[in-house]
Amino acid sequence: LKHKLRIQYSRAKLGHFTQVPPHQENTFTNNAFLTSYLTRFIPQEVRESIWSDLTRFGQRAVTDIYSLGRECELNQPYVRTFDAWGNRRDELVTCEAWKRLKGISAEEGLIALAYEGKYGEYDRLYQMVKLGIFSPSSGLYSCPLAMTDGAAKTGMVSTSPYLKKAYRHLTSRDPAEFWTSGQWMTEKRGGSDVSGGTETVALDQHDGSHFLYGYKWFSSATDSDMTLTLASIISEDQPEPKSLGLAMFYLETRRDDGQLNGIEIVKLKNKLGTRQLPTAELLLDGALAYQVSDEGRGIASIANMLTITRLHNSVSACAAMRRILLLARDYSLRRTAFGQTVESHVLHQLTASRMEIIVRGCEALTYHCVRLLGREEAGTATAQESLVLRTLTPIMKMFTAKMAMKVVSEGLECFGGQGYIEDTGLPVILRDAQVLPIWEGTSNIMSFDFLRAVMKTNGEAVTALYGDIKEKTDNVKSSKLGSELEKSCVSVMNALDKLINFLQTNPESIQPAARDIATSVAYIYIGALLLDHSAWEGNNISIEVAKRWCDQQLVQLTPNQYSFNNRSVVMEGYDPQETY
Ligand code: UCC
Ligand code: FAD
Repeated sequence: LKHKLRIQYSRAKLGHFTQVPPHQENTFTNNAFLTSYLTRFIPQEVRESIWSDLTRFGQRAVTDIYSLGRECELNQPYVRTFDAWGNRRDELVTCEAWKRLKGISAEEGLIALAYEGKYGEYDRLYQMVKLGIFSPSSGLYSCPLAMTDGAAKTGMVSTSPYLKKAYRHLTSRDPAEFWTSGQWMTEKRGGSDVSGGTETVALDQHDGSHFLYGYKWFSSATDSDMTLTLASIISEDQPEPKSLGLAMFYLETRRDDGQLNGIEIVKLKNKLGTRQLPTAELLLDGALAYQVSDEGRGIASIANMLTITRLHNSVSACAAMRRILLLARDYSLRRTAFGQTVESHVLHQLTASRMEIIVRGCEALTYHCVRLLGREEAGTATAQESLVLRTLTPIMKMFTAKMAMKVVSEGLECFGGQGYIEDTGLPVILRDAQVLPIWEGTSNIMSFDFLRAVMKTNGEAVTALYGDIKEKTDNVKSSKLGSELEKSCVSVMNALDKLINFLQTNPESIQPAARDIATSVAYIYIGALLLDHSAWEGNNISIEVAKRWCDQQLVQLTPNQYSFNNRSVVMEGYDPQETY
């Protein structure tokens, strides 16, 4: 018997059990909330035309595109600075999959769709839904596409012949013609305070062109064909930058002979995540560029780009959350613990349902903003809708990015230890999500951008937002589900009144409270959106989702903290030896 047992247990049963991995299902058709949302907001004739494309693409995103994206993670870009003979080359080497993703982006119309005018105000929604399908599989190719879209929008509204030419390339469906764009704003002194941090100068050539000299500290999509960037103008007569401020410039990254246009790739950044993406430090050493905004209007002009890229950020945040949820949901059916599948444990069900509700809230906010942008671009938006879009954009960017960190982290935990293992392809989702609150403006900067939009309109934006939320909750109250949802509608309106009362009575606290204010607006507005959607959809699940959202603390203000010397809490016990 002893001998038999030794044989039976030899090699510790290495080969008998293997865990079935999570299956990647069609990202589009498996998203119940988004498909319901689109059914509601896109007219049937448009839906009939686009649905099969989205369904096909949803499948592609978990098959060939996923493989290409994974290859980008495994074969990261690098720079060959010198050749064997000591000649400076600055050759950026990207893998074949990265290049193929550029072609696919053109063929699938991932930028073009928004500009072709085929479906009017629904063009933007169609494009962003497709980008959301692409994003979590794209090996971060979604990043250059965001900046490309921002540049295309800037080109669309500009009269500059340079930007008009670029626009044709940026919106092309032909891979041979398609261009991507960078957005070089950040310098060493600061990426938040761009006006205060930009040292790049543009030497006037007096022939309509300038040579740029400066150091761009973070430049993603270093392989882009063109970029929009900022600099102060100087000339022989005016060798120091004038106080007028920055102008926006257009430059093509390569000359006609294929050489870099006065640009040196000093190094690629060694990053926590987004490693698929070539983010570089660039020295501009006489880069030929063309001025495409008035002097002093650089920030205001590049802001056209920011609205679009911040939307992309939120679409990607939602897509990352949705991806991990779909995977976790599938895995919970395949994994057993304590004699039951994970999905059948009631505590797991509650944990996962909380994640689902956050994702629905973020999707509701993001695709609402996308819809408003589509209406604005098609000329069908009301003045109130445009104001709401301007004020919600930074809130959406801030909130969805923060929620992505929370949900993706929880999502990894749903896989237990496997969520921490690189070969599963799961940890990259968390590493890549961590950039979402940082780039395109940090959370504090987004909170101030909300305040900027409010101040700039002398409170008109607040009136628009108030009217919008009130209209939504009033409609819900007078709907068939009015009595069922009444309490939640009251919670939303009470929260809104409390927030507005705080803004009116505590002007001195608005700076330190900016983040809490922005977060409160997100909770309140999403509450109104989910109620509005549940009144339309009318099923138990959407009602539960909306009610639970509104049951939370919607106002996130902490008034007793705003006047305290918070610096003293942070600095206690710290005695720096150096003077800064
Ligand atoms: O991070 C980057 C690329 C990452 C890769 C892309 C990924 C996309 C997602 C992909 C997903 C996978 S590019 C770098 C991004 N950098 C930023 O976002 C900068 C963050 N800092 C800010 O946003 C600051 O708030 C600044 C730079 C705008 C503050 O500058 P100023 O000079 O202090 O701003 P002012 O003076 O308040 O505003 C100047 C003008 C004003 O217009 P006028 O003069 O007409 O009143 C503002 O109203 O700019 C206008 N403006 C805006 N307009 C400022 N912000 C906005 C805005 N958001 N929308 C419209
Ligand atoms: P800082 O401005 O130094 O901020 C440091 C901290 O101070 C932050 O927490 C910020 O919120 C806080 N802070 C600043 N001002 C205030 C204030 N007034 N009140 C309260 N808090 C404040 N940039 C580009 O231009 N092009 C790119 O392609 C690009 N790609 C990037 C890729 C990656 C992977 C990363 C990580 C960054 C990239 N960036 C790019 C730069 C990015 O946009 C900036 O890092 C970001 O905007 C923050 O700027 P900063 O790093 O200078 O931080």
